[in-house]
Amino acid sequence: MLIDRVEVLVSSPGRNFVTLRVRTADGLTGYGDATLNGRELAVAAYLREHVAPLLAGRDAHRIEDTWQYLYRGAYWRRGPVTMAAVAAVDTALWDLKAKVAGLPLYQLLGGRSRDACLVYGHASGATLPELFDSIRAHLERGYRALRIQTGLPGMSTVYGVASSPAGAGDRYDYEPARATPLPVEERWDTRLYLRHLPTVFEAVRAEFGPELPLLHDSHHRLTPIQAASLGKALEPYDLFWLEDVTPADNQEALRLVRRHTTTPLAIGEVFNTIWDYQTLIREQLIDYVRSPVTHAGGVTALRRIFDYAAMYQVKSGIHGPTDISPVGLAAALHLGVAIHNFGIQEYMPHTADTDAVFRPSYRFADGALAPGEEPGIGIDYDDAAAERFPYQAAYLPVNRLMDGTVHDW
Ligand code: GCO
Ligand code: MG
Repeated sequence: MLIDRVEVLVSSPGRNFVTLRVRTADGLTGYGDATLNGRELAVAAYLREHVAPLLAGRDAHRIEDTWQYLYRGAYWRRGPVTMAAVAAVDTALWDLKAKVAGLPLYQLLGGRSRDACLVYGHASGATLPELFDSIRAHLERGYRALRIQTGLPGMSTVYGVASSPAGAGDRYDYEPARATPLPVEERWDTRLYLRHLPTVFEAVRAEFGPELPLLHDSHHRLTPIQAASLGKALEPYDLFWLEDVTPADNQEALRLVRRHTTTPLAIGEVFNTIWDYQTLIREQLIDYVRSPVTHAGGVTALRRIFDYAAMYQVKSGIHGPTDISPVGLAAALHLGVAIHNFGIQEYMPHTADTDAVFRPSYRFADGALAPGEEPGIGIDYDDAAAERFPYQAAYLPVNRLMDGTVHDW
């Protein structure tokens, strides 16, 4: 099965996506997601200029060899651009192999361990009444686990709060990347957040009871001791997880957090290799691995991270915002139904325009997503639809503390 053509497809049906299409000499196509929000064209150029020329004529069946060839062969290792490019090739080759086998990808990964992947949806509101409306709207749509984000009193914008949360139908319209000439600048008050958040969870538990799994994302904004204190303050509300409490570039920082709280911790959406998890997993400093297929080197590499995590009873919690394309989400679902240590899958539905371009075959029902049953990962890219949505430069916001100091976004 020789690779004949490699195409880098850039389209913006509601937001920018970079997709790799690998064609074989006998006319089969495989897809991979290479979207890196706010830095999309860096990956597109890496693929076009440095990877595509290496692939023509290679045997598409040699997935592991191709992964090592691109990873070790570049000499310069790791990093989000490189690993998103490697991921796209790897995913496209798995898609092709499954198509040749005539099987949905999860069958090649060991078959089903479960019927579908339980997902968490995104409930948010600037105020408590808005948040409650959003929670109710999600429960009516069948969600069985919810991430909770709210505004802070007196602050106009806060990370993770949708502009019209309850009325959004199937669509969650929180979209941080904006097509402005410079990144939008937001403000952040850590002490206000630390005081306010426990009162939100207290109110949500009082209204919706003890059963519903609740999650929260601190988006890298706290120091280790602030993170420890938040984890402790949230213990009475029994969170499913607290995410990205502190930047984990220094993995050892999590030791301090862990010493102080039993609130489960999820980390890793900005990581890109297994090495970023080495200390976190070996010392059992986290409970959930957040990497997506798209940014962690593909199905091959993420499977390896999950197998390593399984030895320490750490589970999957794959990143699934709308900046992971339907290709990345489809691949995640095949992995999610196959692995033993599945935890939960993040789900933020794509727009109708996005789905019209990618035509994914996964289905949402009863709070869970199931991968499609046709051969491959279940993506049928529509070139004509994609052409209607040209690339538009967009930036993620930049965050500043109240005194103007640049802070983690
Ligand atoms: C999440 C994430 C996202 C990121 C986004 C940045 O948990 O879903 O934190 O919302 O902010 O992926 O591009
Ligand atoms: Mg997050």
